[in-house]
Parts: sequence; C-alpha cells; structure tokens
Amino acid sequence: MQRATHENSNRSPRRARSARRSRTGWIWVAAIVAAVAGVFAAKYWSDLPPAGKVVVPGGAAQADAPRLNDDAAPEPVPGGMVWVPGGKYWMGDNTLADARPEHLVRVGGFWMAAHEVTNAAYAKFAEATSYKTVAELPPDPAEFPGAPPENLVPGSIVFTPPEGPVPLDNHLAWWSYVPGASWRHPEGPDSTIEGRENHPVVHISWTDAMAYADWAGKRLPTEAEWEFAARGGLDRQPYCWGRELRPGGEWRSNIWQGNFPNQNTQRDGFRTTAPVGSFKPNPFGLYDLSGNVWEWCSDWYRPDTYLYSSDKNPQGPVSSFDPQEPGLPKRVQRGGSFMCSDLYCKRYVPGSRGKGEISSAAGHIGFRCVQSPVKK
Ligand SMILES: [Ca+2]
Repeated sequence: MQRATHENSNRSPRRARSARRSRTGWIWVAAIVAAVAGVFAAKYWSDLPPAGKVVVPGGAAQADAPRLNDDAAPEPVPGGMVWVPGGKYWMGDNTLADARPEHLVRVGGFWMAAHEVTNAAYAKFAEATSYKTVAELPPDPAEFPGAPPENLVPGSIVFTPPEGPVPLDNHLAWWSYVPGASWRHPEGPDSTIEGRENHPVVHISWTDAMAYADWAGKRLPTEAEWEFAARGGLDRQPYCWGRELRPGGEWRSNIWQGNFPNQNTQRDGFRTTAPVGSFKPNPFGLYDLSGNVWEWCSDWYRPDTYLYSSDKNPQGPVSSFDPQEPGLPKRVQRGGSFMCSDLYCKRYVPGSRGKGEISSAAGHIGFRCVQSPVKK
C-alpha cells in the first residue's frame, strides 16, 4: 500500500538528491532522524481511528442521505469545463488510515476542467509568461548546504523500471533523479513532448500548478471538491464509475497491469500517460479522475484531516504535517496515476489521498483546474 513514497515519489526529490550526493557524511544522521521519526510516526498513527471503529463527526444528526444539488448550471459555460452541481456526499474511505472517517460533506457547485491540463495547454502558458517550472531551475544552494555546485543542476524524478522483481519497500529501486528531465523532456533531455501534445503535463510541482491556475484565471480544486467530482454523484462506490473495476471487461482508467514495477502488460492500452479523454467519463462528464496522473489540490496535507475538518466546503487544515516526513510542507494530491497497481498502490480509488512536497515534481504528477461560478 501507499507509504509516503508509495508509487508516488513525493518525498522531496531535491532534498533526496542532496542527501544521496553526500551519502557517506549523512548516513548516520539520516538513520538517527529516521529512527526518531519512526517512533513518533508509530505513536501518531496509532492515534488515528482503526478501520471498523469509525466515529462520524456530528453523530446520528449527520447520518442522512447524500444528494446532488439540482440548480441549473450557470451561464456562460467556461471553455473545456463541465458543471459539477455540488451537494452532500460521503467523503473519505474507511479502509485507508489517512482517509478516515467517512463523513458527510457539503460542497457548492463549481466548474471543473473535463481533462487534466495537457502539454499543449501548459506550453501556451509557458510561452505567454516565460515561466520556468521548479524542475527547469537549478536548486537553491541555500536549501542544500554542503552540496557541490556541479550537483545543483535542474532535473526531476523519472520512473526507471528495474529489470526484474524488487522488494516494494524501497522506491529508489524504480525512481531516479534525471538531470534535464522536466515537463518539456519527460524522460530526460533526449525525450520530447512532440506527439504528446494532448497528454497530461507531468513533472509539475504544486507551485507550478498554482502559477498556471493564476494565469488562467482559475484555481486548484479543494480536496472535498475533487472527491465530490470524482464520485460523479455515486454514493460510496469503490470506483469513480461504480462497483466493478472493469464493467463488461472494459478498463475504465489508465493504471498498471502486471507485476509492479518491472512488468507492465498495458492491458488498458497505455504504458505511461494516456492522451486525456482516452477512457469513458464519469457521470458528471469528467475524464481521468482515476489514474493517468496525480492531480494537485489546494489543501495542505495531514493524515488526520477528517477528524477535525468542516462539513461545509472544507478548505483543508491551516498547515501540513506528514509524520513520515515531518517538517516538509505538503499539499494533497488525488486520483493516482498510470503507476497505480493493486499489488502496491490502490490510490486510484476516489476516496483515497496522496501528498507531495510543494516544490517536488515527478513524471506522474500533473493537475487540473476548477473555477467558481460568478456570484450574482
Ligand atoms: Ca496503463
């Protein structure tokens, strides 16, 4: 199952890179820090409610039926977006430690992009603004004291599948820091996005996603909005499209088939990213909310968010805390990616949560935008 790093390499890659380069000097420090953090994390996670013993905030008063708002979609319709009507729904997943308890939440209606942001769309933004993503800029030496200057080069984390089966407790067996990798060069400097214009943009950090959203006059979804949209009006179904993983034998999202991480049988038709809209949409008309690429949300991440969160348009906690990497500021990611495998990470289901350090990117992380209706 997913850990801080699961199939998602969202420990800060720049920090990880610095540590690797001065491994000898840091190994004992890292071991001590990990031991202390582990003890702390074990205590912390033991305080989270166990599966099957969930207390619903608000008690019986909240145990009424979920519903969809029936307000008509406001005009005009923003291009490429679909109306998500809002309403009341059961948010969360009691089978996952950081997604408990399932609880009733109200969200208002909003527009959501039908697709993840594509390479073509991000290219327009980059051309108009000359914006450079975090992966395209050299790391700040102040963040990595002691790192040799020649090692402070732009780059990002790229999935590099091993030759054969590997233990699933060490993500470094399938993730590599590749100098020159970025959204323009997803597998490294020799790769391009030519022919992949309608694929989701990847190697996008939270700050890169926010920059695009600001430019576009949009915003990132809250975690509650994202999950409401992903569930498509279905009540507590295990998948965004209903009860079955493959209704009628048909794959409904781009995830991983085969033995992760060395064997990808591509039964769904795609080894890495798929062009947006390659699979059927959910009942709201939204594509790829499950799999393909992780999608950033606006909320800070905490594993205990749902113990305290508001039941009305929750905006997330005021700060982040990840007991697996205390001190690193993390935001929520949702939806899983083409690397999600039932053998390792089932985070492509709608109630599950991911997380990422805000300046960290990787080859399976993208986003989509939402927009609030204009108030009359
Ligand atoms: Ca696939």
